[in-house]
Amino acid sequence: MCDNMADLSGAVLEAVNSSEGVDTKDLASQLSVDHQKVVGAVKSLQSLNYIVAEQCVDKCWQLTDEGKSIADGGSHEARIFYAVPSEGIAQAEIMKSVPNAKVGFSKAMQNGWIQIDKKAEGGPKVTKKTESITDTVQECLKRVNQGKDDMTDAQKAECKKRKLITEMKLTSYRLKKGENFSLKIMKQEVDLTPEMIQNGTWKDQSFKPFNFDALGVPPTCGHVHPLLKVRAEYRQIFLEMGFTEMPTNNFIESCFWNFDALFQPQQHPARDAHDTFFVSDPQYADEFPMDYLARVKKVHSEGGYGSQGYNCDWKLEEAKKNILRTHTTAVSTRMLYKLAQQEEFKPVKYFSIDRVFRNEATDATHLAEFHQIEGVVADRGLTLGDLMGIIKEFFKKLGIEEISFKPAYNPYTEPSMEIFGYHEGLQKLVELGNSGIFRPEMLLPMGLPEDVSVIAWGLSLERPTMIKYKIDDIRTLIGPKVDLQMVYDNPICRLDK
Ligand code: FB9
Repeated sequence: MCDNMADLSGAVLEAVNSSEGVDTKDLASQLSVDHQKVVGAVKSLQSLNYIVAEQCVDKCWQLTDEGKSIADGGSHEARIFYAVPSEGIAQAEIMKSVPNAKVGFSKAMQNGWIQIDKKAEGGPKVTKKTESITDTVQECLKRVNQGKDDMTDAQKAECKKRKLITEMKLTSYRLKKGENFSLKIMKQEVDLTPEMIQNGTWKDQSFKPFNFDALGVPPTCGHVHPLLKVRAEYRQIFLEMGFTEMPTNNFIESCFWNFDALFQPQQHPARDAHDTFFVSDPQYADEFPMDYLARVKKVHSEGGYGSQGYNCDWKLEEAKKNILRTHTTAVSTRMLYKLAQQEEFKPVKYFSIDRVFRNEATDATHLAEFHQIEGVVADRGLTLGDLMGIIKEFFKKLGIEEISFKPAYNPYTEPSMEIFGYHEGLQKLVELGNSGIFRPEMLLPMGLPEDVSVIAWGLSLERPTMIKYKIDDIRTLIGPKVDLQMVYDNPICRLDK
């Protein structure tokens, strides 16, 4: 008996020793062991060159489930024949009493085993046409089940047509002695120890060869979320274009920096609670550069710098309200104000990638927050052409070469443009983001020189991430329903491929 792999390996060696060329299929049936277990022992002995295994692929027939049922219980036609009593039986009766009666009845009629009297009183009546039958189908399937493939072509065709047998490929191995053949299996050491070296036993030891194809054990480590993989790619692109990252670690912002400083009117719908999250405590911010605030108030209420303003009753209380920032352009505004306080103006290129919050209904493509990506360039004499050029350069690094622009409106930029690009992966034109030149009513109250213009553009992080990782529902990317396995399984991110 072969109760374990060592016994089985010994039995294989014995078999090869007594008859070279033994086949594993025959050996498995001799040893009454599953063929796959014999193959396992063969692979192990082959790796030690104890034996040589030559692969043989045979085709063999196997019974389908229906074939097995017929081999056990007889063909459908035989069961119809045996169900007909000597006095005969109503056809309707036999059709509902025998399984697979439709096939069985038809075959039994074809074989001339039964006959039907359609004029019988009470309806069609079935009687036997012969005293006894030979169930050749059952006999044939029983032989197949015993591995005896001696069906005639006609029987094979019939069983295949009735889906009672199916053809299988059986891989087995013809075994011969290898260069290290021995009936005694030398235990293979896996480590060369100091003791072996000291006492010299290493000289008689057999060592398991290194398996350089073995995969390493996957390290149990952390996994970066797809959003953060994509963020790293965007950050790298900005850095290689010479941009400096802005400090965005303040989700709470005052309406002043989020809206008023951008010349966004206090009556603008975006400032309502249905679009913006207002903070209840602390409800108000209280530290502002008051001289700057005064200039912002003036440009809103009376105009100035060539603008007629909004002719509105601008309220400090409105500007002081605290909110969850609705865009990272609030950060850009703070940075531009800080730039304007310097003695001498120096051109800058800033970027940010961080969370912004909007009081929107959530659905498959929208959450109440998203990550905004924003690029800002401030220099003397910048034009719309510069804005178009830098946007094209930016998206070229993301693998999108065909860029187009469409006029748009933003309260704080004029002109403004929506950005579109042909996405090779999606094979279609995709809306990529928005852009514009900040208005003088935003820049001049800060104190920036009159010939300085600031161009900027923005997009989201979620949209490209969902495209990259083929995610249809944003709620499977971010939020409480995220399957952490998604984080583990997602490959590295390269946006230009
Ligand atoms: O991300 C967006 N689209 C996008 C981006 C990348 C991409 O694939 C990568 C190239 C490989 C595929 C698509 N959009 C902006 C466009 C749309 O998804 C849009 O329907 C949704 N937009 C968000 C706003 O929704 C409330 C995306 C988000 C957005 C829009 C505008 C800005 C920022 C984010 C802006 C701005 C701006 C304008 C002027 C000055 C400064 C900033």
